[in-house]
Amino acid sequence: QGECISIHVGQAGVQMGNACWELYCLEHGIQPNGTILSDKTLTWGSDSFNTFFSETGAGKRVPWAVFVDLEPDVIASPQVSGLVCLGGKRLECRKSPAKNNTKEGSWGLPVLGREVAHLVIQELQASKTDQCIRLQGFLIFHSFGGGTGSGFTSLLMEQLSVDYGKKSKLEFAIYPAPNMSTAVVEPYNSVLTTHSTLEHSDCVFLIDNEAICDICCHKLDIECPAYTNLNQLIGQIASSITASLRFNGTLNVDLTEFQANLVPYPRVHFPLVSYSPIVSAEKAYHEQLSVAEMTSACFEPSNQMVKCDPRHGKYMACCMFYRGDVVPKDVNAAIVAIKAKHSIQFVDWCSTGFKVGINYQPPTVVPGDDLAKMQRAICVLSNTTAIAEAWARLNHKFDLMYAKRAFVHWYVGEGMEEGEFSEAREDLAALEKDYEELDTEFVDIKDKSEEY
Ligand SMILES: Nc1nc2c(ncn2[C@@H]2O[C@H](COP(=O)(O)OP(=O)(O)OP(=O)(O)O)[C@@H](O)[C@H]2O)c(=O)[nH]1
Ligand SMILES: [Mg+2]
Repeated sequence: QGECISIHVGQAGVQMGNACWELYCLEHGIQPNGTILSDKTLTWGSDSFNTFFSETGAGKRVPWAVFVDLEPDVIASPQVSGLVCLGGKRLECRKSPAKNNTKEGSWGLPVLGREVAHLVIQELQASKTDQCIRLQGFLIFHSFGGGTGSGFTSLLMEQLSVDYGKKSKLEFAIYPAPNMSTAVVEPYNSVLTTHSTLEHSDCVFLIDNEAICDICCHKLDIECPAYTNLNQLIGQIASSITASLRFNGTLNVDLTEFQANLVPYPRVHFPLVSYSPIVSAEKAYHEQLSVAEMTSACFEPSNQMVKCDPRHGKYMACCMFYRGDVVPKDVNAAIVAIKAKHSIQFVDWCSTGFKVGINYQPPTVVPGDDLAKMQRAICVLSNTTAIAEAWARLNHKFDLMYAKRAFVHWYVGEGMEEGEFSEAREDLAALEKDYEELDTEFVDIKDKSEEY
């Protein structure tokens, strides 16, 4: 399998990156100095971590990762010092002097320019992609709402398409939550970045901060979840999704194969992510979930990373990533039970739907994490039309502000044209429409068949 390079953009991207890489390192027995624990080498001969870590001459492992942010503080936080040792490359990007006086930081406007995108690509080429034997693709972590997370990611995605053509680009994107939002303009940034990355991105895993915040409150009993709490959960999800790339398993799905299943139409590439079990360390003793129980939990809205109701939508695909102590017989039984219990409706042209992967390597937790260490876990990615609810909510918020042209002058002041706003918004209306058509398709076909 080929290498996957992770690019962590902006505060959310970088902080998610910290959580992910700390976990990946534990899973592969890679110590902060980059060496591998010897017992891991013996017991886990099945690792294929070269997809995520390069090997230096001295036998040390270095993440295939780049961290980009305006604020060096975020990158230099003590939390990540371990990674600095590992050699994960961190780029510190300074604002251009002309922009130093404006308040763009606090407004969350997109300010990092194209020069920086070139710089990142240069850096990628110099230290990363040139060494890759068979580059498989990129994983881009960022927020929709942040200026850097939205604006810079858009530029970077465009540039990656230019320089790396058809290599896969998958995103982990934070969808803004009203209660956690740091800037009023987040709906603008989200719509603008979704529009400008839509044709460059192959697949986007949306993570709604409100949804994971609720999960932390209700399932993990965290009264007032902080970003570190949210990011732990995101780390587990990223780990589950990428486990098949980092470990050899019975069913190894590489990025392209996986995409092929999930994305029937290029634009409809936002699978709903759900995860189970989500149990706090204190409760774990009582609650080791069976394969059937945890599979069923993934079809409950309370285990979803985006707030929407799949019972009101249609599925186009459903990929189930199991890890740990799981046998195919139990998986098959669990799927039969799901079909019987939950109303899961597939679009007409896709009736079989469930694709299963099992990785025998059990989940790991970072010591001190909220989540319990479990013997097994499941992450489900389903391409369902229900996720259009999230777009509708976002578009509505955009409209409320844009009707009054609120804050638009700040963007214009940064060199953006007002036309980009309406263009982006129209594209998102079209995206909603794409989902709507998939949703009603079944009815159309049924109507036709009744004619015969
Ligand atoms: N889940 C999660 N969300 C975060 C984190 N940090 C920020 N966010 C969310 O991301 C959005 C703000 O974007 P940031 O990533 O902080 O902004 P940025 O990309 O650094 O861009 P600037 O505006 O230039 O600072 C808000 O919706 C925050 O709630 C994090 O560590 N984890
Ligand atoms: Mg920031």
